[in-house]
Amino acid sequence: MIQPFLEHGIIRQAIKRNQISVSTIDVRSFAKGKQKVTDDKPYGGGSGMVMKPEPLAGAITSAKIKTPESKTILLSPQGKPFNQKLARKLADTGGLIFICGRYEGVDERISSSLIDDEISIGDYVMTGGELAAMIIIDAVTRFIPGILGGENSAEKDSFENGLLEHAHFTRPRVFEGDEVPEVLLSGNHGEIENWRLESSLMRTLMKRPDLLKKKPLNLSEIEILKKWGRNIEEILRT
Ligand code: 4FV
Repeated sequence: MIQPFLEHGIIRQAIKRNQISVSTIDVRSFAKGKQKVTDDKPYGGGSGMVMKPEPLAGAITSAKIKTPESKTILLSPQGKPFNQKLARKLADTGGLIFICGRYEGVDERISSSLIDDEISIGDYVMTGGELAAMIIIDAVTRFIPGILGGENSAEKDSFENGLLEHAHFTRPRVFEGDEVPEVLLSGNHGEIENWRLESSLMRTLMKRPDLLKKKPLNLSEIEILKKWGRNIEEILRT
């Protein structure tokens, strides 16, 4: 599952430029016996299978030997929610070892002894942790200096300033009768910046008011929200 992900776009470029390296370890190669069993029935009964601790411990230990400075992360629905802030934090580590579970999950004794962190990409259950690992690799890689190329940086991303990103437009100037906002063609960077801030605030207010409620607002943001509040009150008065 992982290989194709490494052969496209920014991830492929980052690997080619040795800005990141991604390797995979097959847990089965650490399983004993000719059957190379990596999972077994759950103690206490119940449906599904659980990943056995021994093959996992062997695989994790071999990864830690290769990159001792790495943080070991178990992907699971029980983990802390993954978000942009956590992505930035993970980008400042010396390396990451991802444990991708399958079946019902991994034996709990792995979590308590060999795992530095447990992360969830969302409150839903997948068939395996591989997709979660790829999502985190993708979001973290964007923070590595020089990855996004040119003046493009993760600084201007959604969530960076606690707001959703402003609306984006490109050619043609008119699409199906819909024109690009005039200010964006004005070349007046001050006005463009202000338009973009209002666009971010409005989109966040409409789509993710929860983000606005937990974000410390700066003066210009407060001014804009108050202006909208006054307009709404005036509308309600008439
Ligand atoms: C998951 C998540 C997730 C649980 C059982 C793999 C599955 C299976 N991982 N965020 N949500 N994992 O659903 O990270 O082993």
